[in-house]
Amino acid sequence: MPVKRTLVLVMLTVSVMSLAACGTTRADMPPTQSYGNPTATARPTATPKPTVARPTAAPAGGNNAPAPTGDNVVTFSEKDFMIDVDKSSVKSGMVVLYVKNAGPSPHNVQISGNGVMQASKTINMGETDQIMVSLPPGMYTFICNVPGHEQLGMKGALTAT
Ligand SMILES: [Cu+2]
Repeated sequence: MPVKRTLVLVMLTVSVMSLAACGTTRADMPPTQSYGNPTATARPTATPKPTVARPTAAPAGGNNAPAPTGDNVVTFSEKDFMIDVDKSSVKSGMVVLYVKNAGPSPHNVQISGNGVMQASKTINMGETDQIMVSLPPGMYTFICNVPGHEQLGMKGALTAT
């Protein structure tokens, strides 16, 4: 009996080996797969990039960022088609323009005056953005520069003292 078992094992081993041999022959393709591996290796390289991009996206998107506070923060609440601003006057210097869009259309805020011309991102309903601008003392105008929106009433004035 032990002999028969051994034979069976040998037979099995041989057939497994021949199967493996077949696999190996066909596995001339695997070099293609090993070329695929560098690609797979490149993916981890690409993965850190999104990781790097996330911190960039978080402040840029600003949706999860808490609203900035302070005397130098001017908050613009936008909707179709008007801009509410929380103050008409701000101290000159570095000023944060915080933009909220209550939509439904995409909006932004562009401030100009005294050689300053800066705009927030155009954001969709429910989104926010903020930009920092250096405002010398003087008068400024702000608009939503999405075509047609200024004409529809999305404009206002801000003074830096
Ligand atoms: Cu607009």
